[in-house]
Parts: sequence; C-alpha cells; structure tokens
Amino acid sequence: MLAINIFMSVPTPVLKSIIENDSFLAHAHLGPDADSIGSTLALKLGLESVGKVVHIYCEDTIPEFASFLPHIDQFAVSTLEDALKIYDADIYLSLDSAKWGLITHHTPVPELHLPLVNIDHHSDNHLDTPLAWVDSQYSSTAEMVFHLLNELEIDITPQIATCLLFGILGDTGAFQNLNTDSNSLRIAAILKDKGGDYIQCLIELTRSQEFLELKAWQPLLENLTLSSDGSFVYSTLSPEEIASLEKSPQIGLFANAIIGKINGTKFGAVLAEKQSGITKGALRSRHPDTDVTLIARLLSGGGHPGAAGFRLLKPLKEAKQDFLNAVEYLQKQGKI
Ligand SMILES: [Mn+2]
Repeated sequence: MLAINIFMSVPTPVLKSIIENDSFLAHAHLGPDADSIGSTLALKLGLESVGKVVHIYCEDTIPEFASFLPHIDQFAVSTLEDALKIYDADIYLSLDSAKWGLITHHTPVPELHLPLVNIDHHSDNHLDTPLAWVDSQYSSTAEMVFHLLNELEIDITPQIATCLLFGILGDTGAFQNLNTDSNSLRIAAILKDKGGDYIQCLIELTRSQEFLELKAWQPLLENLTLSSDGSFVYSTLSPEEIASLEKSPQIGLFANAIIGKINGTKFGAVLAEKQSGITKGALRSRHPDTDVTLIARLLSGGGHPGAAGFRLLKPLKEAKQDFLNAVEYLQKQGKI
C-alpha cells in the first residue's frame, strides 16, 4: 500500500492476540496527553470498524484540548478496578504507559485476570508481559498504532487519521522536538492525505494558550536575565510576585514557549518558589549539543537532554545561587 520505506515491526504474538480476540479494554494514562488519548481512540475506532469491541476509560478527566476528537465521549471516567469489573474483555490493551503508576492512582494494582498487551514507545517501559511491543525508535504511540492498523489491513478513515495526527503532533511538539524523524513526518503527511484534521490538531495543541496564563508571564519576562557571557538566560518568580498575579503561571509552559528559544543562547532556566521554601526549576536547551540534564542532576533533578527539571528544598534566592554555581562548574569543565 505504501510506496515508501516505513519499517513495520509489530511482533507476531501481539498481532495474533489482537486478531484472535474480540473484546478489549484500554485506558488513556493518568494526566492524559494528546498521544495517549489519540492513539487509544484511533485503535478503538479501527478495531471497531472490523467488528471488535473496545472499551476505553481513564482515571483522570479527559482535558478540554481533546474535546474536538471524534467519539471522545467514549472515554469512561473510571478506576482500573471498576473498569475490570464492569467490562468483560478478552484482552487488556495498555498504550503509551511505561508503568502501572501511570495507569492507576491506586495501590496495590488490581489483578488483571486477562492477558496484557503492552504497546509503547518509552524506552523505560516496566510493564511485564510476553505480549509487548516496546520500541523507542517511534516518535509516539500514535505512530505505532498507524503501523498496527496497516498490518491488520484496517482502513484509516479521516476520523482515525485525526486521532493519530493528534498523537504524533502532541509527542513531537508539532515536529519541533528532537524525536521528530523522517518517519513521523512521512506518516503525518499520509494521515493528512487521508483526511486527518491537521489544522484543528495544531490549533488545539499550539494556538490555545490561556489568556490569564500569558498575563502571568509578565514578571517572568521582566525578570529574564542574560548571563554575562551571553550563553544562557534565566528567570525567577518569587512568592510575592505570585501573590500579585490573578493566576500562578505554569513554569513548564513558559519554559517551552520562551526559555530555550532565545537567539545566541545555548540554554535557559526558570525558577519559581510557589510553595514557601521549595523552589522548582525548568531547564530547556536550544540546541541538541547542550544537555541540560547535566545541570538538573547537580541539583538532584533529571529529565531529557532538551528538557529537564529540578526541585530544591530552599527559598528562591538560595536555589538561584545553586543553579548559577552548577552552571559555572559545568562551564569550567567545558561540558555546557
Ligand atoms: Mn507518547
């Protein structure tokens, strides 16, 4: 069907378990994102088009930004425990979820009593099952579901295409994250050709900032400081500044939008003391050569080379000094 080189590699046991069974139970993970929602919904719509039954649920509420997706109301709000009692399925499908802590808030995790199929693109996936397809070469679980539907010879309708595009655009940051590769770009093109609503996905994911959130960035922009050598920027937000705002800003959103995007710099940071005596920091690099996890680790944090964070049990002023000391230490070693 596809005259392009797209490597398909759904393991046979996973494929067989889907072909040979009729009913499935699947979740969107806690704090559901575009990839989790889009890939789960696309797989449901695809499998139902060939006569299978797929129940989908989430322990958290599905966020507003996904409300435009076709059949989004099919997600039940339920705990894993209740979903297992209510829905009598042959197979439990786990998508985009590296651990049980992303599937249920509750411990201990209830016994499944049905086979678990685990499809995920996180390299640190810990779900234990022989029916696993875990491969971090894929940008998103939505990209994996695209291959799965193709191998099952299921027609990708415009509705399915929209759900998959939503997942790919979500996890690649609209093709700006480093996980964007030629396959994710090619598949997105195919999904757009199949009638996927690319523009609506873009609007929901990249053009829907809350007005009050942006207004709350005012002190963060005011406090934005360029380092003396010009190689990085940082900004801060004090408890007093937060108290003067209508809304407390999400520093991750500010970091994504501003902090790793300043001309001439290598990276940036934002530090905020939202709770008295606790300072959280978000780090973003501007170029793949700069690994901000090096800074995060010195501040007992972690993350990805392009985006990392830390949490210090210190007031802002001290935390800022720790951050500047960590940067200076790494700069002297030539590491950043
Ligand atoms: Mn994902």
